Amino acid sequence: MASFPPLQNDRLLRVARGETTDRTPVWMMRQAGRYLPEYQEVRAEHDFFEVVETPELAAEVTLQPVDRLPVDGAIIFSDIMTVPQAMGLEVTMVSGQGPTFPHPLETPDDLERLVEPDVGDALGHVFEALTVTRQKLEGRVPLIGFSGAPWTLMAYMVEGGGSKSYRHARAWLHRHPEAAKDLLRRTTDVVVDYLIGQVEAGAQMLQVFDSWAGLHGPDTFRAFCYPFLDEVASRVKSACPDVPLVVFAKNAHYALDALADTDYDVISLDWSMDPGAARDTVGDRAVLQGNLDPCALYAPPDALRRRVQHMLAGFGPHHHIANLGHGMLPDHDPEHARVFVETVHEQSEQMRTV
Ligand code: 1CP
Repeated sequence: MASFPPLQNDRLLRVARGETTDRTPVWMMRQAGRYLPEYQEVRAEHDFFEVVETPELAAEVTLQPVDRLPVDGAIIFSDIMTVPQAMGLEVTMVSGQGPTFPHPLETPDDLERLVEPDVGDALGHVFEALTVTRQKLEGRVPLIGFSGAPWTLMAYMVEGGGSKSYRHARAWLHRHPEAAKDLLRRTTDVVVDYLIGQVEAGAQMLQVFDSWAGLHGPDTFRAFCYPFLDEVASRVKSACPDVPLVVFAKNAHYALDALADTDYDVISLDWSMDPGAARDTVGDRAVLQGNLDPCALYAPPDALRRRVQHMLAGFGPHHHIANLGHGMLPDHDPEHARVFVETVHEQSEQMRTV
């Protein structure tokens, strides 16, 4: 493994490992992205996947929010669609529409189109981007790697892009349950290798995004979502025992108790969940991350500060990583992101002194 500059601010990693710190660490999902004018400038010159696939550009965009805001972590600029691409599916980024698959998986026969990639070959550009970014961070904050979870990746591979109900993907679970499990198993193998490769390349914490976990009911969650999420954590943890693992299973309220029994160290909550109730369910089995409603960032600064204070009080001073309940939105004001981050720091320090 390459050698990297020593870490100066390790609060994020310490809290993720269950330690206590002088203040609550904070970062934002989608902190690198369209709400930043400096990101828009890069995108005016380069296609989305060109940025993802060019390590110097990916590093530049990853550092933009860290240069601008006092966040306690940097998340590598990439997308969850790198895994379906590595498995042989074409994905393009359509402006105003998001990721689009010209040839999604329509029937189980289409699984024959998938390849079993060597992640070092297929996703080496992401590993290189992590290594370059970790060097350029100069130890300011830890670098977070990520992957989509098997179910969320399957949802896109079958649906062909974003959708309100993901009815094609959900229909597969009922029409073709064995083929669905085959696809999920194959995706799990790639996700595991991908995450372990990210750690070898320089990632210091990993987040698994199951953004569409909430499309399930408890039964299909147990059969098609949870086992693969669980397996990703146990296999990655046994290969990289010191690297904190975070899971974000959006809207999967019924899953909280079960997720606390996996090898994920941190459970990221969306904004619909009550911090105190989540803490009661999870107890000391996991650290919690989240969960300010991204739309609270549209509030005037004073109202935003009150929302942040309320959120911090709900989680309490320890075993909490502050974040949004989902990603930054394209028309967010970067100065409101600053209010969010600075208020977390100020208020969480104060909470420890009273
Ligand atoms: O034109 C652009 O610039 C595209 C906007 C954009 C950006 C900035 C997309 C398209 N992806 C990204 C980057 C991205 N995606 C990051 C970067 C690091 C950071 O957080 O700063 C990350 C972590 C993701 C992860 C991702 N991509 C998820 C999981 C998190 C979530 O938001 O739920 C998902 C579901 C995607 C798919 C995706 N990529 C892009 C869009 C618009 C979408 C959502 C499509 C949809 O379902 O409607």
